[in-house]
Amino acid sequence: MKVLHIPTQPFPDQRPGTSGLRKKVRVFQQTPYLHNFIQAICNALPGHEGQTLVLGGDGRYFNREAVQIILKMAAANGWGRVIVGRGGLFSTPAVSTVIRARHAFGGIILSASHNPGGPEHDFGVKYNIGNGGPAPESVTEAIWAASKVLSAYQILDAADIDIDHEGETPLGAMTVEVSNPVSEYAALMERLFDFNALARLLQGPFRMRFDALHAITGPYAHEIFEKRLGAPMGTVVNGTPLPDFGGGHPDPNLVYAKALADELFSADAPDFGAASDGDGDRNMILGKGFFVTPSDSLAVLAAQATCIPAYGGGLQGIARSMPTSQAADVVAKALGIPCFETPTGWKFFGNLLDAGRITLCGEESFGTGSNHIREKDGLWAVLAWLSIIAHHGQGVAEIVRAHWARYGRHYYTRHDYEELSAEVGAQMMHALAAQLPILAGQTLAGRTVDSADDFAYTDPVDGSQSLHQGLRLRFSDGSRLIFRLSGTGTEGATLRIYHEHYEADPARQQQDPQRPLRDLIALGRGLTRMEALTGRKAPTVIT
Ligand code: G16
Repeated sequence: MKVLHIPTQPFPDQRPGTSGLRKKVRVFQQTPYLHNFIQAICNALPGHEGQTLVLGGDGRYFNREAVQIILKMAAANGWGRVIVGRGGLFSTPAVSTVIRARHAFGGIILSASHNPGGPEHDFGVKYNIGNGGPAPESVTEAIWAASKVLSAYQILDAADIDIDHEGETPLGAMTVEVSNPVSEYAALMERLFDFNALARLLQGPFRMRFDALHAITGPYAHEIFEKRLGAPMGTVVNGTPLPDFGGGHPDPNLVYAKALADELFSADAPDFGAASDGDGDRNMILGKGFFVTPSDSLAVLAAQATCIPAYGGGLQGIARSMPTSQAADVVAKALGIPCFETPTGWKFFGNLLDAGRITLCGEESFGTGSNHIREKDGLWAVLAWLSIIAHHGQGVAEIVRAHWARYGRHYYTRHDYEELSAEVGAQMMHALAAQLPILAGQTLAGRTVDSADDFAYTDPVDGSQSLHQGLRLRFSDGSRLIFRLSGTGTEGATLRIYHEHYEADPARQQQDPQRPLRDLIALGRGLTRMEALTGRKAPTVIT
């Protein structure tokens, strides 16, 4: 089989964002857009020759075509073996699991996460390094640099490979190994959790609903909850991955997982509800008539971790992204362990996990995980919550309310303004950044501004610096107001405004968060001049 060297021109927009390169499907479909990016990945990875790559995606539209292109390019670029999930499928946590278990050099994940799929929607490509985690900025910047100087890409002149049957096939000098996408991951979950205790819970009167939103976690959830733990059939709904996710947004929040939320807030609600996203790394946790914010979820998991066999020895430390509420900090302080504040993006947890400085980490964007892999992990979070429920014999609401009574409640809400024009988004952030130096010391919305800055992070392990990671106002009563532009959108700019207020008094902990946060919400809109600049009277999504 011949290696073809096809001349190409660089594309100017192949800089990976918060989590890989995300674009409209029609952009990736234009040959050689995907080819260029894959070639840039290979060129930016010295030493990959002869090594193993893990490959798979969340099954969204264009997944299968992309897998075939990447296999032929991997063979032409000297990779030794590609482990591809059967059908081209792998959840993000499963890719991380397999990279680590098989000591692979890295992995390529095909997903745009929670963004919708289908010919009119989004596709994405993400490279993960040998620890199983998202490539750090040094690698993503090298990929971007390589993409800007490409003059050719290499591809094997070969027929498509059968990716629907497990087994090994040679492709040029490379081996393609089609593997079961679920088994390695399910075995890892069985090692971390007490499956006997979980089976007793799920086979008893306790009722659970898991909504896979027609995305990748369906096969994993059927296997783990229904097959291995014996939960009644029908516990998992929307469990068949579809290329367009059934026309929905595979985003586990109260807006996009509405059917699940409605069920959990209905008169005959199950005891527990959960959902995951397109590629299986996010999670939403619900109890009977109760929603757990992701920030609280991290704090509760940290406080209760010793109920879970794998964490019985205690935690080394916790990390959260900067906009995530400070609920986990309070738990870390009580446990006498460090709590790190990182920029948004799972890649920033990698060094801390590798160095053994943290055991758990999480983000407000519905991501929680631990040192078991190097990605956030939706089903892991669900199993962790079920373990705590089984241990205490209490429901979700009781567990969270007891947590608030002990540690205080961090009222929290994020307001997203999606699809602003890129210019307006940049202008808002610029104008706000210019005001920061004069805000400290002022009284705004009845609170005194303690500090106002543009968040910069120095990685405590390797000393690398990341600048401009979000604008934050910290108030003397512990409240915070934070502004960031999303790094995962594919249409214009998305401005995220994060609001947080601490309430220690249990008598005042049962309100709808929008109420105690209303003055901060008005302040955020005022400081950005949202209505004047965009005419927007309300956010697109509130979480
Ligand atoms: C990705 C990252 C997360 C980040 C989220 C939102 O998640 O892995 O670390 O919090 O995007 O990022 P942004 O606020 O920049 O849109 P996922 O699930 O989309 O891969």
